[in-house]
Amino acid sequence: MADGNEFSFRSPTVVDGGRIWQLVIDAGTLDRNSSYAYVLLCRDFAETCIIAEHFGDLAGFVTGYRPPSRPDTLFVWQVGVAPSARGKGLASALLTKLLGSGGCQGVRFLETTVSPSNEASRALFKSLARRLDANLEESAGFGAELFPESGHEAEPLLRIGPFDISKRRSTG
Ligand code: 9YT
Repeated sequence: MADGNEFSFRSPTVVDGGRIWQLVIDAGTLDRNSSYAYVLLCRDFAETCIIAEHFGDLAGFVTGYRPPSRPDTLFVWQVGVAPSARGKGLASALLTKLLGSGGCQGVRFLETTVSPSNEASRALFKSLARRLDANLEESAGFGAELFPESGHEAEPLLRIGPFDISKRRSTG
């Protein structure tokens, strides 16, 4: 399996917010949040977000945060990979690096929501759970009725854990 070696990884800064926003538009599969939302994430949640670059171009990102009421949990908001960087294991490498980073110290669960039609993202989290040797549970999450715009699918919740990332840091 590819391991993302051709990419360089780092936490984002505010100037990366607009680049992430552009990648989301180019990727075409994710919810298009405002550029302002990405700038905020890159300022206030930089430690639980990560980007990958390929010779300076943004190749992929993960945005996430630790919900204040559940700090042992990393909520993964979006995972995006540029069309030109697909098929190289980059999404998986981004998640592994993020979980192994200082911002995720003490994290034992990962939560995310993935729409039923997003097979690639579901497969990504299934394989992550396998690698972490952890359970993956699916629950109702957010029903489609919560999203006023037409055509927004339901967002079932995937919860992986518990896991102990400190035992796996060297594999990242
Ligand atoms: C893991 C991931 O990228 N989920 C997508 C959640 C949501 N539909 C969005 O923000 O695109």
